Amino acid sequence: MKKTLQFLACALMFTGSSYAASDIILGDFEDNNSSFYKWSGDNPVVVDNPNPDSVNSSSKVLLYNAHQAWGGVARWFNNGILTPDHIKIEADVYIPGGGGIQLYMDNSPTNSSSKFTQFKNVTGDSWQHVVFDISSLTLFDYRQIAFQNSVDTALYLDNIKIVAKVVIPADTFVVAKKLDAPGITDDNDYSVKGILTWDTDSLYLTLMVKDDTIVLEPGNPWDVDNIEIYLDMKNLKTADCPRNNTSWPPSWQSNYGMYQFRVSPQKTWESLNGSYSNVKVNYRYEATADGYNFYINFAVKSLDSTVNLAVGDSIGFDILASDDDTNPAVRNQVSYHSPVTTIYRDAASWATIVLTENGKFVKAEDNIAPTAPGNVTAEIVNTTNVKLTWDVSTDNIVVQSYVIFNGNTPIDTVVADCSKAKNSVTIRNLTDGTYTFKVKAVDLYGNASASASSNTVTIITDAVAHVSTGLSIYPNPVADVLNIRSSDNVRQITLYNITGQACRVFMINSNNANIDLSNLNPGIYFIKAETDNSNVIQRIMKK
Ligand SMILES: [Ca+2]
Ligand SMILES: [Ca+2]
Ligand SMILES: [Ca+2]
Ligand SMILES: [Ca+2]
Repeated sequence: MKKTLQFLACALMFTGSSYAASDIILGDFEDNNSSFYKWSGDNPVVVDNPNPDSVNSSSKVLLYNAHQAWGGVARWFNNGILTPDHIKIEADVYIPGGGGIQLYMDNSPTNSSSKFTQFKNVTGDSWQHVVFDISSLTLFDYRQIAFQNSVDTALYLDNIKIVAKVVIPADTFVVAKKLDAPGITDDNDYSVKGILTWDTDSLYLTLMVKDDTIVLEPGNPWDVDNIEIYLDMKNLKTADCPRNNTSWPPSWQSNYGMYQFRVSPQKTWESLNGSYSNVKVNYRYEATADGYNFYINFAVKSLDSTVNLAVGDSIGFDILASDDDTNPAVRNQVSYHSPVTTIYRDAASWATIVLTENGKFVKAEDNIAPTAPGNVTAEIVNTTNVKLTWDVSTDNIVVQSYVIFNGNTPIDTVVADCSKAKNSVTIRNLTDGTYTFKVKAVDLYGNASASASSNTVTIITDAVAHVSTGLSIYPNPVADVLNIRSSDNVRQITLYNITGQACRVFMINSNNANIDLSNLNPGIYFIKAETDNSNVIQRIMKK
């Protein structure tokens, strides 16, 4: 079989920051040239139009005589030339006596067993305009595109064209938020641009990658060159609280219209764990001079049957792109929006995009701060640690984290746990003193709430370092009388409640004491005993 190599690079080229698929002319033959080859019979030749009419009045057409039914003329494209935006193949066909014509495509490098055929009846003795619908294609890298005549007659073809749907040039977005990318030196080393367009049927995602070295193995597919695509079709973000999911796969994997997909250069489509068999995806990989492109169509209804895309709708969307240039794998990661490398555990960290006219979108920005946390409560848990709890804040999009302050000094950041009505943190290794803590809620865009203050707690640790073995405090738990027995003089006993407030002071000046606590409310208390030689603190429970 003769392979006619012809590169129609212009059909796939991106200019500036916008992109639209182009129609591709496979032959109008006016220059007397044809790149078609035969399957059988006579070589196809360019001839004068034998029957000019209103459908095709042009001068030159292609003539093919197979001398058998189902012979074919074909063209070959080493890399395939279709894109997801190509929806029709049209031709003017003239079959003296009538018959039928079949579009036949095969020889995909990514799925060599896949064929695509479509048959159309052709009325005889006049030019017929035939339209093949290829909008349902599942592959775009077919290398052979052929036309077969179902009957053993002459077949005349002209104006053969691959038709692209009208695509309003979309703005590119960049995937450039560095998460963990120590090795990315410049845009030629690694950079990712994307185009996302939509209509009521599909999301159309093009990813354009510059990468100077493609590394596919060894290693896990997420550790070598790959790109992960995250979709949250209803923009739920916190459905089933995926963000803190520690199991794999995450519980949202097959629920809620929330997805993680992965594509790898030079490879066919990967859907993680094979669990997305319901999802209809058209996919094509294309090598370029300085990297590679992916063309991906998602059928919207297969992602979530309840979603009807329309202007104004919000979708959770993000990209995590990884560059590995060395062996063993060193992963350099950039995202579209998410600030966390654990993007797969945190759907709330994905960008919110809002669909706009003409298949475009805008990334939602957020200037609205979360509400302040409520009921911030500090509770002493032992002589050095305090547990802080608060009622969770709300946000117009999502609360990302809580910043904890000791006074006005930030001391910790806690990832928001959307599964709980109260969040908490334990503050450890406090030294002696009186503390008031503050908590601020921060959203995904860095907007911080007003701070909310805790109650004040007093930490008394000094006894810990000088515990006297000669002192015992019992019984514990205590119902009424607490006994103090010491080898040296006990000057004073102080009783603290759980928040660190001193609630009773007993002057002792003796080695032994019996303290009546019968009218004390049940709960946790701290007893501080000051002797001539040391201070001792002990947690007791009042029954
Ligand atoms: Ca012509
Ligand atoms: Ca690279
Ligand atoms: Ca690479
Ligand atoms: Ca907000």
